[in-house]
Amino acid sequence: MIWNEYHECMEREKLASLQGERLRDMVERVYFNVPFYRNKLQEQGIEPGDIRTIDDLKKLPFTTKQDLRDNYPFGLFAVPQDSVVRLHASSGTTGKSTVVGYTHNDIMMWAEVVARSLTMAGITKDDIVQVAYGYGLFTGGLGVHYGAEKVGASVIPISGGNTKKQLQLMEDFGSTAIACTPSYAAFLGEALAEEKIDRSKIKLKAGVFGAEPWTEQMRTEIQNLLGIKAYDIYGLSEVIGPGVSMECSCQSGMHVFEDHFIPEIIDPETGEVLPYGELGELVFTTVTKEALPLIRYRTRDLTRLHAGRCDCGRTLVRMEKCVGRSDDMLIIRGVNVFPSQVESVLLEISETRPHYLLVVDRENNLDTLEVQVEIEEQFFSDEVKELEGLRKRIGSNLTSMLGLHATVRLVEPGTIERSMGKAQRVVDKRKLK
Ligand code: DLL
Repeated sequence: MIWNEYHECMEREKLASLQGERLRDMVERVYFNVPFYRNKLQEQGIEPGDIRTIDDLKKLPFTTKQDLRDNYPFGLFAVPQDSVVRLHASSGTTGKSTVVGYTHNDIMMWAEVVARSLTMAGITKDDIVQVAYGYGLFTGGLGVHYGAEKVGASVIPISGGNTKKQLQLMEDFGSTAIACTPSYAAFLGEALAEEKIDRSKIKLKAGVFGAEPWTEQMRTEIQNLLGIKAYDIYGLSEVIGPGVSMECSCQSGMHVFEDHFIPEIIDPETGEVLPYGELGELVFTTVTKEALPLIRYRTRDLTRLHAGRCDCGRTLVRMEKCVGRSDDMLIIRGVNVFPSQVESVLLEISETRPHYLLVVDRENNLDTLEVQVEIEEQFFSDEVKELEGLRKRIGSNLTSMLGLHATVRLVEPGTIERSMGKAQRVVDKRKLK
């Protein structure tokens, strides 16, 4: 099923002309309503009339998270306060949070893109959707909520955490779909096994997971634990929240809703636009958003875009699973390491559980990496020799993936702190020194 066939399966030429029209209109709006953008465009000698088609996009300057911080809280809003009906914020690891605003039309557009996303996961008005993303300043809970209501599903706004209650309602209400972070889904799956709930009473068939990077190996773990099909949903508060892109049932990349958000991949060093298929930083221009339109916003997420009609019939470009964020990349003894690379190695091994932590430190001026991973209870009763063998096997797989030696620590189930939202996979002690 396709929620909005007209926009999701548009001829590329027609789409480009729609994007051009919307871009032109958006540039004019920000030029006259956002002093920050007017100054920025004037500095580059650009006037609204210079932007006529989608090919003119590359003439426009980038916007960064720092620009949002410098204009905290509402400095980049393009509408008066009385048109803003909702505020969300995402807290960064450093400094002030990033504040985003929505008009009534923005909320409607957001519900539309989430409705398209949920439809891709096969969710219809007959479904019961358990929304276990956090409700609050985080966009996950309310974002998915409005989309699920638009689809006509019955929504359970349970929010994140309270795992026992999640399982109880899943059983009693007969939830058929769940939306939460992949790390929380893995935790729920384990809790389900531990609670010894009658699996025949669990009706779940689909999961809509995002808000953090996760690998194909993690997908397999979650699908097995929960007995569902797991879908990847992507988004960020600055662009709208969840629903910027989503996987269809072909699961060959996430379709970007390009009639609202225009994606580009750039070389993060030079800012040069890269062709489809190349790995780089994802950049979005929001062409329909009213309260906080953003021109060429640098997400810091690293991925690739692919063109071409999908087997599902959609013509929208697809983005690959994110490798991670450029700011999540660790540099350990000069080697670039993404937590997602470590995840893919760990979860290839059947004895491990989907809970791990990277501890980076510095000893005698040399960086060290320790990888802690939980293993199934039964292996702890095995002989020391076998455990040692497992530890070595993980260690050598990590070395060949990363090109770097890592110390592996096998820990008992339940040792690594669980997250109800975005998982914290790294402790970098070098920063504390
Ligand atoms: O995480 C919005 C969201 C909520 C998306 C629920 C999906 C589901 P922020 O808190 O602003 O917004 O964080 C955005 O999270 O730039 C990515 O680095 C990361 N991210 C989001 N979805 C994915 C995903 C929400 N599917 C940041 N895969 C983004 C990998 C993701 N990373």
